[in-house]
Amino acid sequence: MQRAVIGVASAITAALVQPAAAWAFGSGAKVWLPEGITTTSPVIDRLFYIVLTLTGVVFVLVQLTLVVFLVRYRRDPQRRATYTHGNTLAEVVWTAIPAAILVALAFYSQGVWSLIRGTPPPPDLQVEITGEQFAWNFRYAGADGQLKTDDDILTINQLHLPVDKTVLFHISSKDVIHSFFVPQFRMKQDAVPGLISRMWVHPVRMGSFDVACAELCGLGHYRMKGFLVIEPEDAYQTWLGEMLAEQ
Ligand SMILES: [Cu+2]
Repeated sequence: MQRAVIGVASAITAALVQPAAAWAFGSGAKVWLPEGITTTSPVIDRLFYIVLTLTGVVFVLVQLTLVVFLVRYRRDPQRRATYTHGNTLAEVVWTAIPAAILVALAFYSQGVWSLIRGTPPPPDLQVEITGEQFAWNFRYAGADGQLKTDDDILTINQLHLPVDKTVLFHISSKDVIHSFFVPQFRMKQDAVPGLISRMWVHPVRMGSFDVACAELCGLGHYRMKGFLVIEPEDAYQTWLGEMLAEQ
C-alpha cells in the first residue's frame, strides 16, 4: 500500500517537475506545448510554467498531507475524539502565503498582459480575419496598402505571413462566434459578429501551421481549418501576387 502511494506521488511529481525543469534549463517548451513561434510566446510559456509549478507543488503537498492524515487518523476504537478551537498561527500562515503568491502573480501577469494586449507595436502588415460557418476569410491590402478598398486580396483558409514582421489582425465574424487560434502563437481570439478585435504577432520562425477555430460554432466546427505559412518576405510577395492574379 505504502509503495503504491509513493509510486503514484513520484509519478505526479515527475510529470510536474519535468516541464518546469525544461523551462528552467531552457530546453524549450515542447514538453507539453507545441513550439512557440512568436516574440511573445516565450513570455506566455514562462508565465504558464510558473503557474503550473506553483499549483503543481501545492497539489502534491495537499495530496500528500491528505494521505498522511487519512492513515494517521484512521479509525481507532482506543482513541477518543478531542475538541479543538483551531490554530490561529496556522490559519494566518495558510492565508497569508497564498495571498502573497497570488498578488505577486497578479503583478507579474499584468506585465505579460499589457505586452500582449496593450497598445500594439506599429504593424508592418495588417490582415483582416473573418470567421464564418465554416471557414476563415483573410483580407490583405492591395497595391494601395489600404484594407477595405476595391483592390483588396481575399483568400479562404490560406494565411501567409512574412517572417520577422509585426502583423496586426482585425478579427470579426459573419455569423456566430468563432475563435481564431494558432497554438504556436499561444494566442486565441474570439471572432464576434459586429465587433472587431485586434491581435498582433511577430513571428520569428518559418513553417506551416494549422489555424483552428477554438469555439464550438456549429456542426462543421471540426472541419473549420485554415493553413498558416510563415515564409521569407520574397516568397510571401510571390504568393500574394498569385492570389491577386486569381481575384
Ligand atoms: Cu468556428
